[in-house]
Amino acid sequence: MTTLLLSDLHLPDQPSPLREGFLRFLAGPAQSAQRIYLLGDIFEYWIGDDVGLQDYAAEVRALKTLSTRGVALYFMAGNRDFLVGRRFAEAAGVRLLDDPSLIELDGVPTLLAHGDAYCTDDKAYLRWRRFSRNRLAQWSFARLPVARRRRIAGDLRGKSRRDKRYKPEDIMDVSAAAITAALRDSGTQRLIHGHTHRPADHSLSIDGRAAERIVLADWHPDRMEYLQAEGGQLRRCLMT
Ligand code: LP5
Ligand code: MN
Repeated sequence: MTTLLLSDLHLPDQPSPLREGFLRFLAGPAQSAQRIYLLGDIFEYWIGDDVGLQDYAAEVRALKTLSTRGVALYFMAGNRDFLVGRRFAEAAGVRLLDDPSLIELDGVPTLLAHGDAYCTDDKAYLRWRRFSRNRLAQWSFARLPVARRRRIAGDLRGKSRRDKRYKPEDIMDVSAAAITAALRDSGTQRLIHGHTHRPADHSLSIDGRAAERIVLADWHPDRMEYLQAEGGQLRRCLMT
């Protein structure tokens, strides 16, 4: 069984080498996998299925083709595309996954997450996260005209970029306490997540037992990486 995992592609709504890279991925390596996990921030932002399905029609079509051919596709929302909904899931042939979710990778229980929820020292972000995941806030946002939603999303991206310049680097990483709690609660020894843009394989010790935290890489036009799980091995692969 081959499983591929990827996150943080941040595909823009305009033509881009990243979008071409993702379409090459779906037409290439993805075809010989049995399962694919998309672990958040696949899209630069998602302001509703009504708009996203049009902006990303090519990607949605390619995902659907893949799922029709029998590849199981799973989609976990990130902090940019948490407004992905059932219409997207249906059109793209993906199953929506809760964050976090426990799966088995070649028999090894593995916890999957986007990763933002573990950045518990970033209080301003956590406040925004709570607000933006509120059902009433989302319901009100969905009722705004498309141009207004695009403007708000653009403003939020601008604010996020500005705020990050003044935040100490370490508060934008996961906190050790949050990781320990997540692994303990799930009873697993392995966590795979993205979000932080700090790809690395971390060895940990939780309650005296060895554990690992695998951080997925974010995509750049000159470096598009995904993780392959096959035959009990995890391997980072690059798109050409
Ligand atoms: O995304 P990235 O990598 O830049 O930074 C993240 C955190 N930022 C975010 C914000 C997103 O980038 C914006 C996504 C837009 C989504 C579409 C619109 C949906 C609107 C739905 C409304 C219900 O996630 C950043 C973290 C960083 O990761 C590292 O972990 O630090 O956190 C922030 O920048 C948050 C700011 O510090 C606080 C933002 C407060 C904004 C308050 C505005 C309220 C107006 C509401 C209008 C709807
Ligand atoms: Mn993210």
